[in-house]
Amino acid sequence: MTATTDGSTGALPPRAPSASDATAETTEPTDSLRTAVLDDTAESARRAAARATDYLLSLQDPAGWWKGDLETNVTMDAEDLLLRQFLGIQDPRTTEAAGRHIRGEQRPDGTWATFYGGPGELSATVEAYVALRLAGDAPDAPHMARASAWIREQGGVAAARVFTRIWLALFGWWKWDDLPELPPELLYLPKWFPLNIYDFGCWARQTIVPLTIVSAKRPVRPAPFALDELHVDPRRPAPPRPLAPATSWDGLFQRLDKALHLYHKVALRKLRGAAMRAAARWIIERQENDGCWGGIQPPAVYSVIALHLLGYDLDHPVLRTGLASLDRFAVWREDGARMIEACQSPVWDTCLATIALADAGVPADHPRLVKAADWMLAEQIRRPGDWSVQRPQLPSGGWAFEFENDNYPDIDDTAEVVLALRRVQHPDPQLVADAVQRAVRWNFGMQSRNGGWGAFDVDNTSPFPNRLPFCDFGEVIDPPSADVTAHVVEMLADVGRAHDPRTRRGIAWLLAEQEPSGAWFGRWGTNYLYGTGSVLPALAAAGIPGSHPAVRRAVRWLEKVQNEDGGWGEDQRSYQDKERWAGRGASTASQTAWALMALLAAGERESEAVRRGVHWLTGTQREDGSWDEPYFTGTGFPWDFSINYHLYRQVFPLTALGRYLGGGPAAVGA
Ligand code: R03
Repeated sequence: MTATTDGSTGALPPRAPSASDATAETTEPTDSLRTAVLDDTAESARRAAARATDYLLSLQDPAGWWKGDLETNVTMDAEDLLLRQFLGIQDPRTTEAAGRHIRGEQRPDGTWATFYGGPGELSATVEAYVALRLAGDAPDAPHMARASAWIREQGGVAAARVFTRIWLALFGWWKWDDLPELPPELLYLPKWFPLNIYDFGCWARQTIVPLTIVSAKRPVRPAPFALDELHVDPRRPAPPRPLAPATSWDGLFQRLDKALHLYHKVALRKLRGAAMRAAARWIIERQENDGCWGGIQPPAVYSVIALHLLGYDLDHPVLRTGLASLDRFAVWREDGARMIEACQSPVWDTCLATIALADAGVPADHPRLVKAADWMLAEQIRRPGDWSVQRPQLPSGGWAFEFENDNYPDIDDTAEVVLALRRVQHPDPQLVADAVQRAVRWNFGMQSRNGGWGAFDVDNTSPFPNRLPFCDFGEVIDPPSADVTAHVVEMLADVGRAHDPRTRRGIAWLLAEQEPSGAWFGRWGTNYLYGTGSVLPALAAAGIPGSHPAVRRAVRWLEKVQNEDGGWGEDQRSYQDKERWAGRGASTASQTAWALMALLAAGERESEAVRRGVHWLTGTQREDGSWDEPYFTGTGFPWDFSINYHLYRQVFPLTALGRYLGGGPAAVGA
C-alpha cells in the first residue's frame, strides 16, 4: 500500500477529508495507479479533486439537490419587463434591477450577444433596447444611440426573429398582419396529419398553443413611447419580402401563410371560439403544481398572456400561480441586478453532481449521496404525459429536468438519474431497484424507429414544422441525438442490458452518426467535445474496446484539437462554421473534462494528452476548489440559444479527475 501525503491510501480515488469520514475499503492498487502516485500529475489531481469535492458538497441544498444558475441571455430579462408592461404590473424595484442587469451585459459596440464573447445579435439587441427604454433610458443616451444605430444597420426590427416582432406587436410597434399566422384551429388537426401539434418538439408545442390564442386575438396595448429609431424607414417598417417560387417548399409554405391570413379575416366565429377554448383547456390541463408550464420561460409567459386575453383575471388562481412561478426564475445578484433564468436545472444538476462525487471516491453510502438519491427517487414521474400520445401503452417512469414538469419527463435526465442512483448504496436497495426498473422500461419504450433517442418524444422527426415561416428561431423538432442516445446506451449497459438488441441498435445508430472527423455532434452541449465526451464513455460501457476503429478516430480527433495550453475548448461558432470551429476555442473546465472523460474511456489514461489535460484542470482550479467558466458550454438550441450551466465547471472536472484517479466506470483497455 502506498501512502500519499494526505495520509489516505493510494488505492483509493481522492476523498475529501470532510466528506469521507466513512470506512475505507482497501483494495490492491492497480498497476496504473501505482505508477500514477509516483508522478506529480496524480498527486495534484488528487488534491484538486479533494478540494473540488468539498466545494461541490458545500453547494448541496439541505433537501438533497443541487441547482446552479442557468445563465442565458438578456431576451429573458427584456421579455419579463415587456410582460409586466403588457399586464400592467410593472414595479419600480424590478424594473430598476432588470435594467441594471441588461445594461451590465451591453457590449462596447452597443449590442448584446447571446453568449459570452459572441457577436452582437439583432433580436437580443432589439429586445434589450426596448426593455431599457421601458426602464427609462433615453433614446439619445450614448449607449442607447449606439444600439439603435446598429439595429438600423442590421435591417431594423423587420430583420428580427418572429418572437421579437410578436413582443413588439403587443404594443403596436409592429403590425400583427406582418407576422406569420398561427390559427388556434391547429389544435383540431389529428395526430396523423402533417403539422398537428404533436409533430412539434414539446417546447415548441407548449409555446405554439398559447400563441395561437394571442395570434387570433391580436391584442395591442398602448405603447408608452414610439420606436421609430428601430426601423430603417419608419414610414415603411415592413418592407415586402420576396416570394419564393410556388413549386419550392418555402414558396408553398409562404402561400399557406397568405391563405391563413385571409382565413383570419373570415374565420367562423363559432369555430374560432371553440378552438380558443380548446387551446385554453389544453393549456390549463398542463399547468404544473408550481404554477409553471413545462418549467421553461416561453410557454409560461405566453400561457399567462393567452389566458389573460381570454378573460382570466390576474388574481385567478391559474394566473396568480403562473406569475408567481415566473418570479421564481429570478436570480438576484449582490450588486442589485436581477437575472431571469430560462429554466431551472435541479434534477440534471443533482444527478451529475452525484456521479461526480461518486467518481471522486465519496463513499457510496455517504449520507449526502443518500440524501441526493432520496430526493431524486421522490422526483420520479409516475403518471402519463404528452409523450403518452405516441406511446399510450407505455408505463411512466422518467425524470424531468426541473423541479416540477410532470408532463414532460425527458430521456436524458432519466438515463443520467439512473446512472447516479446506481452509484449510491441506499439503505433500501429495493426502492432503488424498482425505480431503476421503471426508468429502464420507459427509456426502452421511448426509443425512436431509427434506433436513437430524442430528448422528450419518440420519432419527433417531421420535416414540416421547420418549414413554417413562424419557425425562424431554435429547433422545433426533437429528433434523436448522439448525446442523448449515448447517455441511454451508457445507462442500459450499466444495468446489464448491453446485449439487448435495442441497445445494440442504439450503438449501431451512434456508430453511423460519427462525423468523418471522428467526432460526434453535440445537440444539448457545445459541441463536438460534448458529443464525443458523451459517446466514448457509452461505447466503453457497452464493451466496445478502445481499439475499435471508431474509438481510435475519435481519440485522434481529440488529440488534434487539444489546445497548446493542454486544455480543450469549443466556441459556439462551431454550430455555424464547423470547418473552422469544431473542437476549437479557448480552453474551458467543462470541455476539457469532456475530452478527458472520452480519452479515459478509450483507455488513454497514460497518454501525454491526458496528462496535459489533467494539468490544465489542476492548474486553473481556484483556491476554493472551484473553476471559472465565463464561456457558455451548454446548448438549448445550436447557435440560437446557448446556456452557461453554472455547475458544469464543477461537476465535469470532478468526474474527469476522479476517473483519472481510477474512481469511475472502468475503461475497456485498447
Ligand atoms: C442538457 C440536457 C437536458 N435537456 C434539457 C435541456 C433544457 C434546456 C432549457 C430549455 O429552455 C428553453 C428555452 C427556450 N427559448 N425559446 C424556446 C425555448 C425552449 C426551451 C423556444 C424556441 C422555439 C419555439 C418555442 C420555444 Br417554437 C428561449 C434534454
